[in-house]
Amino acid sequence: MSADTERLYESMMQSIVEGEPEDAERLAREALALGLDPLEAINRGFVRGINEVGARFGCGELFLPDLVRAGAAMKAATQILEAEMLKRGTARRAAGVIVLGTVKGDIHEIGKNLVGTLFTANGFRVHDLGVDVPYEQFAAKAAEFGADLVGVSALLTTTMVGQRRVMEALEAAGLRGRVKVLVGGAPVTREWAREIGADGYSEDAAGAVAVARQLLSAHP
Ligand code: B1M
Repeated sequence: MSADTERLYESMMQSIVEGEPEDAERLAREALALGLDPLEAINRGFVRGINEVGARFGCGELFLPDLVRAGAAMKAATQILEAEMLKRGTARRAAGVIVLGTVKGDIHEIGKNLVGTLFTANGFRVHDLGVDVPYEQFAAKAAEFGADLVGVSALLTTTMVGQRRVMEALEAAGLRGRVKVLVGGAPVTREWAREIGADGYSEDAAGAVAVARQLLSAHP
């Protein structure tokens, strides 16, 4: 990586730590103008910033308004880079139908949006239900859209238990036989996924696509 690219990634990180949406947006455009890979810019620049903010919030060094500003800056940058990812993901045969959302009680959307973008860019048809999605709605929408896979994101230790409730809602709706379930989000682990009987887990967005492909290729 050139020194200029390294400096750009540093500035991206800084724009999130300082909670500056305009700077973040400008830097995202700069990355595209330089021909950098959008996902790499997110991961090597902006995500480092949001992780830094998360860690400093966690130890009481930053406060909720800082978290809100950082979240807004992160969203401004990822929206620009995600639009480019979608443009690059050429239209191809639908790889599967996915219903995706952040579980009830949880309004974290940045990671879930990134997962949705990568699915779309890789040829999946994505129905994004948004954030704070009631458990039963995952099941209702999976039935309505004939989903192959339901993706449930959770960023809080208090809401990840809702992933189990989504499993139960799918079971109650008689959908578990034909719909695979993928779970993810910062506090979620492979062990947790296994414990609640989910079919797949991924720690990041690129991995989520790979796991979904695997699950759906083994799908009857
Ligand atoms: Co919140 N928050 N937050 N927050 N926030 C965390 C999660 C926290 C770890 C911060 C901390 O304390 N260090 C902490 C949770 C602690 C815990 O549960 N143990 C926390 C807290 C406490 C809270 C509030 C309770 C704060 C308060 O009000 N006192 C509150 C809760 C609100 C609610 O949801 N009910 C809250 C609010 C917010 C904001 C709204 C201000 C904002 C979100 C803005 C938005 O989304 N529009 C926010 C932010 C920004 C964060 C941190 C700093 C960053 C999250 C993020 O966007 N990461 C976060 C700390 C952290 O995670 N470092 C924190 C970047 C994103 C690309 O990564 O979301 O992890 P991530 O997604 C990844 C993977 O996890 C994975 O792929 C993604 C891309 O690689 N993945 C999946 C995600 N979903 C997946 C689904 C899959 C597969 C993979 O399959 C379906």
